[in-house]
Amino acid sequence: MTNMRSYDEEIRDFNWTIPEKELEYQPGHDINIGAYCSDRICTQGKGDKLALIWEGHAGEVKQYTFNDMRLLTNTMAQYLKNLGLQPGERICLFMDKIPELYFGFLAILKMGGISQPLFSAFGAESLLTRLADAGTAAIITQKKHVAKVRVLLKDMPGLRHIIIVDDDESKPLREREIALHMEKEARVENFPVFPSKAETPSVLHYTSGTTGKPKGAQHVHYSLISQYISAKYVLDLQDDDIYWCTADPGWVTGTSYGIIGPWANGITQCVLDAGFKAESWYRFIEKHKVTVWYSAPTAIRSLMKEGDEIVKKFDLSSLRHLCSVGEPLNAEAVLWSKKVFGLFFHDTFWQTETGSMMISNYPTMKIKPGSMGKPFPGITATVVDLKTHEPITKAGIVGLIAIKPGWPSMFRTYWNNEEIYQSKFKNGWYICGDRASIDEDGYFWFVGRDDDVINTAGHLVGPFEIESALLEHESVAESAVVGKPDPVNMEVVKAFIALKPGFQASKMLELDIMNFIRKKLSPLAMPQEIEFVPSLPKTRSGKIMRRVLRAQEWGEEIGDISTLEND
Ligand code: 6R9
Repeated sequence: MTNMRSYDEEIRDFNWTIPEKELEYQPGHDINIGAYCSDRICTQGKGDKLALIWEGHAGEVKQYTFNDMRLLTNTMAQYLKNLGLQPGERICLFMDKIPELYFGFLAILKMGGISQPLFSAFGAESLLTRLADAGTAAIITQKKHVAKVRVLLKDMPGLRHIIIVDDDESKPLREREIALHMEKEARVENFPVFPSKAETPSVLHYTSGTTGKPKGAQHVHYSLISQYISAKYVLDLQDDDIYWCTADPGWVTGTSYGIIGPWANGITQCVLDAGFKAESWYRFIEKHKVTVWYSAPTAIRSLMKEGDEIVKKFDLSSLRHLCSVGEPLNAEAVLWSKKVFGLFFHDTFWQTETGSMMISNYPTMKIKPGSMGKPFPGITATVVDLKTHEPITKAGIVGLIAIKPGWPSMFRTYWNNEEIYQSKFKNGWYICGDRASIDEDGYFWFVGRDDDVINTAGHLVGPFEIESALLEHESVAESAVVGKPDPVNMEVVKAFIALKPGFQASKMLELDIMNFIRKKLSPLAMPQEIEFVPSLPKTRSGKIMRRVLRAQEWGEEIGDISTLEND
């Protein structure tokens, strides 16, 4: 039995009071995600049930029940409060996928703070941009990442605490640093959870755009309603499931469906804190008897590349439901998964801004491989005309994916950037910035992004951020960054660079620039290819025409180049 009845029945009967009632939430009363994911599950009598099965890269395993979670999040929340951190302040989580990341996330919410998770792979500059914008008050991190925090202290006078969760006292702590040893902290049995209301800010997730700096999509505690019910319906999470979301909480998938959705449903999750390797992934599924698996197309394509034989070496018979998000899921990948796992991967489409799944393939619905599926119950989604933003009523015509505002997990603003937030709404619709068409059966088919943002291995990287960082390299006069097709990662970053006088293009220089970006921003932002060019194509007003370079990489028509400047 699936949690969801037939799609048509759910669409007919659904309204948001259904999940509100299931969660015993009464409008106007308190709603705190931290408490819902830990305390409430214990109150329901599931305190002894496993909440988290964690495995590190050396294969070591740690397990925590919901009661452990309740106590650990209480303890950490009290600790943060004792430091003087206030409700509404931004507290950043800058860690690998260690258990403290998960407790920390919920603890911040319990004490009323705003959780700001960031990828631990970020370099100092990527980190600074996001902390400075958020005006972050504290950062929770690990010893191995603290060097990246130290270099930005002078630019972050408001960052009061650097909390290190694994300090071994081998070296003295520096300015603003403090060691938190969870195992030594007395467990706090009762913590006065912050009485957050529906619209109280909860999570700040940074996401990249085409221009300007990354923007912080700000969410509220009421997002729980969407995250809870979509995890229940789309991931079909049931009481005896062992669920594995492969995403890092630095990405919205890792929080909405790697923390909030499953735990609000009282489900056991497992986490693998190790990089991708087909064998280790299959072994992990076998060892922990994973039943529901939420992953991303890049990972699936990487598994496909490793072939079918390796799959047979493992007993993966525990698997019963598979979902995917982040990029277009090719029909080949869907069919391949059916062949090797006996199950289709179910594609889901959503964004940092939407906070929860918007368009999905449901366990009870016929899959059309290559399609993103249909809108979630309670979500009104369509495609609108590229110029007029009027809904397109004819099947098969490409337009912009648009969603009627008002669903519970919609972002409430971009931090410090209400203007850009407002610009995302046109003609009464939230415009996602993606192009798609809808077929005669109501299935959505992804076409591409409507901007220059690069989707590499499911991570959005903004060309502007990389171009700005490139300019800081001594040799770079000008640069343009575009996505280049890649069989596994869908796109990888390619940089076109015009050098300053006195610099010569060479393999050495290329590697030096790549490394420079890897350290400054992140491994994902690092160009996989650099092409040195005498100059870049520009519009008459001086804007770099990335579109021309992109078309060249993808073998597409260049389109209108009437504004192209003549060299
Ligand atoms: C959850 C998440 C959002 C962008 C989105 C689109 C792309 C996500 C997709 C997909 C095709 C899917 N995207 N899911 N493209 N098919 N099923 O990914 O959030 O990091 O903000 O990215 O990712 O371009 O607009 P986020």
